[in-house]
Amino acid sequence: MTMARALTIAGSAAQGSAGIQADLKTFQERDVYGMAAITAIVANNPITDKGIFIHSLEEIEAQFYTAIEHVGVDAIKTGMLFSTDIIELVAELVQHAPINKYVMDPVMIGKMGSQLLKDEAIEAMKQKLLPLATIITPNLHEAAKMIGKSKVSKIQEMKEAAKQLHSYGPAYVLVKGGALQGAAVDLLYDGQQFVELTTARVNTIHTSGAGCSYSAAITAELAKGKSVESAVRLGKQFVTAAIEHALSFGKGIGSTNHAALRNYGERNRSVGKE
Ligand code: PXL
Repeated sequence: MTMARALTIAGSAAQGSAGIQADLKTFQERDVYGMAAITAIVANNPITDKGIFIHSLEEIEAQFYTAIEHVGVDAIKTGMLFSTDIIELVAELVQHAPINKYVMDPVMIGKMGSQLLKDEAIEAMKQKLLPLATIITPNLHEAAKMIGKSKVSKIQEMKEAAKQLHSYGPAYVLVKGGALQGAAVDLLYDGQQFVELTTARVNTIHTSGAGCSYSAAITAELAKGKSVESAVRLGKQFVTAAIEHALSFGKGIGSTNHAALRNYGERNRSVGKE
């Protein structure tokens, strides 16, 4: 037997909701064989502040080649990359990997406030990674940071941000408007057309891992051969269910529920409508 394969290059989120943990749970839920090259260990949040530990370039590269030489890969996703050095290494690795599906999630700040990318590394992210990406998946804050604006908060501003980000070279830009007032509107742009994906806003604070899981689901669907637009629609459906059935473990911000779509199906019928 064989299976579609996806590799995530990202940080370990020790509490289990985001980062590598979210990616691998999501890959499994989408029937994709998951592999991971860990860039850092994130063990800081408002409840337990133990710090962030960055892996060496050698450690990251060793994991990458172990995965792609031993198993092979159909799609790659990147999440927390932290520094210019790591971004430059990852750009080299992605460029030389035998794939043409690369999902770049420009992770900057965790839901619990951790700084997961140095400010000075944003430029390298734009220059080195955006041109390689099949799709980038910034939220409103990340989109604003990458285009040097103080904020992106309206649909029109999302469209302008998508256009500008597209000019850096990714084939598709998905600007995620989950932080907008009212509905959760995401905009997919391919350089020509906008597709608007809208779901009702879910009222919960337990959304740690939502961004990671959304882009991991997109990666998994691309690995299986879906088109970018269907991968995004399926990703949105997956993450919406995960947020609707979010998990609270009693302290602080809880986790998106990666098993939600499997266990409870799709509740929000507006998913996928334009
Ligand atoms: O949700 C963003 C995120 C990404 N990657 C890692 C994280 C977090 C948030 O906590 O820890 C490793």
